[in-house]
Amino acid sequence: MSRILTTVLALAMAIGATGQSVPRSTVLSSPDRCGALASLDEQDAEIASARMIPPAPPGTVLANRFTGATVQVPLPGYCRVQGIVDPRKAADGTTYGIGFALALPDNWNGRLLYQGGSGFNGILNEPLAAEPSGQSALARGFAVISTDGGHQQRGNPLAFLDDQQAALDFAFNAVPTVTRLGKELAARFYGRAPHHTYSAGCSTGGREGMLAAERYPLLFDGVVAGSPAMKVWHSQLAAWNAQVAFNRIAPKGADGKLLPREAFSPSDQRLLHAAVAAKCDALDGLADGFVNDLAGCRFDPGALQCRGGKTASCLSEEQVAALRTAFGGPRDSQGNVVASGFPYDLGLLGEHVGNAASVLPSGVPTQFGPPPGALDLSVDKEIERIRGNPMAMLTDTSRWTDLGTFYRRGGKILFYHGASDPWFSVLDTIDYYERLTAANPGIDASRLYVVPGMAHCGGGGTELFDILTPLVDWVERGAVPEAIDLAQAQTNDRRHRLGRRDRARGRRQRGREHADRCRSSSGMPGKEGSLTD
Ligand SMILES: [Ca+2]
Repeated sequence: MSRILTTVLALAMAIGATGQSVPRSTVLSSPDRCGALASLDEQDAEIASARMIPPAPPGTVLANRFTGATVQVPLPGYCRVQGIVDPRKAADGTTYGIGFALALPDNWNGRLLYQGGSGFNGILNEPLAAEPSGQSALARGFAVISTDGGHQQRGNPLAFLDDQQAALDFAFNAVPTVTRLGKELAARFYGRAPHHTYSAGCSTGGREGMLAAERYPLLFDGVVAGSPAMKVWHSQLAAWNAQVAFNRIAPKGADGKLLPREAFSPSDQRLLHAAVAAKCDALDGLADGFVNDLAGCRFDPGALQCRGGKTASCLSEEQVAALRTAFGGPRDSQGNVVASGFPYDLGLLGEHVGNAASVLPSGVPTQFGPPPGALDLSVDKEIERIRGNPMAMLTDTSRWTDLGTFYRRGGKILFYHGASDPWFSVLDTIDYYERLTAANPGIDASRLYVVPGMAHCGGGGTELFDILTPLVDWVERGAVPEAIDLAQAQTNDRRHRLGRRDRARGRRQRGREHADRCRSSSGMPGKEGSLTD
């Protein structure tokens, strides 16, 4: 692990030396100027505290909320402002309002970053912006603002949806509200407004970046949208579909309860993993443990089906059928796939971290999964319910593809998504990216980086990479992003890279990289990569 962290920090230092296109502010904050922010009356915001936090030597910082991964990061001194916008009491006495925390660093680089949330929000995360690189945007001089999304979790994480304004704040309103406030407060503190504003986040944070680019095209100059929760209810249906398929073939314990994890024995899982590797790893030109050509990976578990009785070297007919159902995506009674399934990627065994680590059953109940032991799923009924769900419509960011205003202002948006994400399928992001590209012809302002092996916003050993620096360089210097190095443990002197989603270019790049035999690129799957039909 220390080797990984060393790589990350070395990378951070290299980037810091070359990636800074704008002179750093020489303005130094003072405790008085920070404290003075507490008395401001801004946008109906009540500022509860504004105080200087002294510089800190390298300390443990949560680098990934989804996996709990930490890094050692030195932090600058900063003015930390916390407050709430539009506080009010609901009919049931619950206090609502859009909570925010803002960090204004001494070494300000002139930029503001909105730090995306996660899940259904409800938690005010420290504004360090350490995802996904583990480098902390605050440490790099960004002013950073975070929000709880308009409510504070109290037991039931979905209770806030019963409150109209809290639901609207979560769906979209919190993002522009706190971002505009952050710009105002930064201008007051530093004496000048941020020259560029960014959004970075994963899952719900990725969705928030997308919704800003789609609905508030004047708000950000650049967006990092990781594993975006762009159609949550559809994704949830796909996850249920997989779990029910596996429940149906799971054995029962002595207490009569289903044991989903035992639907595939450890040797069955290794067999499946080896078969996917044999079929698909080398398609990208390098047998390196990563499937970088998802589109070319035409794996069918039927190849493993026993010809006779079940043995350790084959899968039963029922196991094969369950895999086809789970990875193929939920089908309605007419046989139509109504939500994306999942590609076969070598992260499919997952590191069982977080609440959604693998498409294969982990035995760990998922936060939003079906009731334990569920054996039935009416896809017709569920999809009908989703299509009529106003909250699903309001939070859906998968449909709007016109980013004309955002792009014409010079806006750029970088997506990343784990190929082994068992919750929000990478196939949805590939599909959106293709529609986005088609809907904005002639504009080169977006990239999608598919992360091999990575689960939902982390895991797989491929979760640490710096995507913020290439975004800033593209927005501010016009430097078109290319492949991104993964800051991970290196094997056989090869360093893995995340390539751009362009097959022809991927092939050319693979050719070059074969030549130097030092790096492997990540060819991105094309539309034919959809395995859901
Ligand atoms: Ca490979």
